[in-house]
Amino acid sequence: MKVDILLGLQWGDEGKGKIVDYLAPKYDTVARFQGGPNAGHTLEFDGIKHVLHQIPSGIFRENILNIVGNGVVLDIVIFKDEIEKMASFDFDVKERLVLSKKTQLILPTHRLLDAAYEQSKGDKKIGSTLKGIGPTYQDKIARLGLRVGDILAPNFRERYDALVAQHCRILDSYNFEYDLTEVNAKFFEAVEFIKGFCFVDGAYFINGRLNEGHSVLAEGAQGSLLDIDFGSYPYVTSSNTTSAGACSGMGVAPNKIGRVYGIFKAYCTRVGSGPFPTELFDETGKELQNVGNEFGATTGRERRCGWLDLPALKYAAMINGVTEMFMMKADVLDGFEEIKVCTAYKLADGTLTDEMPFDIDNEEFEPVYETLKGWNQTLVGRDNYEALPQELKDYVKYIEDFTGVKINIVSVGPDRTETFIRE
Ligand code: 2SA
Ligand code: MG
Repeated sequence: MKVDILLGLQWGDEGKGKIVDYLAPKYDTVARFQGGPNAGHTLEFDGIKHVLHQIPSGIFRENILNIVGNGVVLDIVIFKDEIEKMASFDFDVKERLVLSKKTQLILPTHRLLDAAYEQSKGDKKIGSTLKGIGPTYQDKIARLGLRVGDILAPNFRERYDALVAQHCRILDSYNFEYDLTEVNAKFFEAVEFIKGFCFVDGAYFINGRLNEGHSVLAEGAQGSLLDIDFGSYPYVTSSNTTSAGACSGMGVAPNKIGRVYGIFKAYCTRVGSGPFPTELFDETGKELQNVGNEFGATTGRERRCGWLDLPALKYAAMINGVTEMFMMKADVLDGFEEIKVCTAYKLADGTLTDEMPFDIDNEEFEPVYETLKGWNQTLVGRDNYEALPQELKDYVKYIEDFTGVKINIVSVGPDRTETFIRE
C-alpha cells in the first residue's frame, strides 16, 4: 500500500479539515507529519464545529488509527486540553491515537522565545501564531531538542531544566520578562498525562502498517506557500509543508507515496505578515472576507483576502507533485458579476512571467489579471456538479488548463453534502 498526501496549495486555511473528513473513511490510518498547534483543522458534523490543532483529523471515525509523526512539534499542554475536550464523546482516544517517540516537544520556554523574537523584529515580524513553532524547530536542527520518547528517560527532568536554563539566558538577553512557575507545573502535569498514550517508532509503525495492507492518509497543515524552503521566506512557518515533508516527517520513502491531493480556495487568503501579490485592500477584499468568514481558526485573526493567484497555484502543484486538486469555497464567489484571476506577474522592466519571483517581498512586480464572467447566483440547492452554473464550470476549466492538473472536487459550502465530485 501507499501513503496518499493531502495538503494545502496556498497560505493555509484552504479547508483541509473538511476534505480530510471526507477522505478519511477511505483510509484506516491518518497521520500528521509537520507543524504543531499552529494548525487548526475545522470539522463540522452533527451541527457542531470541532477544531483540531494537533490531533489528526481521523480521530472522530471508528476504525481509523491516528498517528502524530516525527516531523511534528507537539505542545503536550495543548494536547492534554484537546483530549480532555473530547471527554463528551464515548470513545477512548488512547485506542485511536499513537505518538511517534521522535516527535519534538514544544516547551513553555519555546513559546516565550517565539514572543521575544517576534517583539524584537518590530515591523518585520512574521506574524507567528506564538505557539513556539519556530524556536522548537530551531532546537531540533541545533540538536538540542527534547522528544516525546525522552519523557520516559530517568533523567528527563534534568535535561528539561538544562534546556530551559539555556532558553532563559536567551530570554534575559532580550530583556523579556517571564515567570515559569505555573507553566512548568502545567507542563509536568501534561508529561504525566501523556505517559498513558502509546509511543511508537513511527517509521517502523507506518511502514509496518503499509506492508500489512493498511492505507495511510498524510494530513498536511498550513500551506505550500508557507513552506520553510519554498514559501515566501522569511514569512513562512518553520517546517516543510510540502509533500517531501511527508517522507521525512513520517519515515516513508518517496516511492511509497501514492496520490497527492492539493487543496485550494477559489480565491486567496493569508493570515499574518508577508507578501501576498493578489491581496485586495478594497471593498471586494472585504466582501471576500465577510462572505467567506475569513477569520483564523487558531488565533481568530482576520485573514487578508484577494483573487486567485494562478502562477502561485501552478508553482505549488509543481513542487508537491499534485495528482489532483480540490477547489474549496466556490460559493464565496456567488455574488460577483466578474471574477479576476492573476495569470502572470509584470516585472519592473515590463516583462511578464508566470514564475514566482525569488524575493516576492522586495522585488517590484505587479499581478496581471484576466477577467472572467461570474455566475452571480446562489449555489444553494444544487446537488451535483452537473447542476452548477456554466460560468463556474468555465472557471474550473480555466484553472485546470493553466495548472495542467485536474480538479476532482468542487466544494460549495461547509457541509458534507456540499461537496461535488467530478467524474
Ligand atoms: P508560525 O506560528 O511560526 O508557524 O507562524 C509563521 C507564519 O505562518 C503562518 N501560519 C499560518 N497561516 C495560516 N494558517 C495557519 N494555520 C491554519 C489555521 C491551519 C491550517 O487554521 O490556523 O490551515 O492548517 C498557520 N499557521 C502558521 C503565520 O500566520 C505566520 O505568518
Ligand atoms: Mg485552518
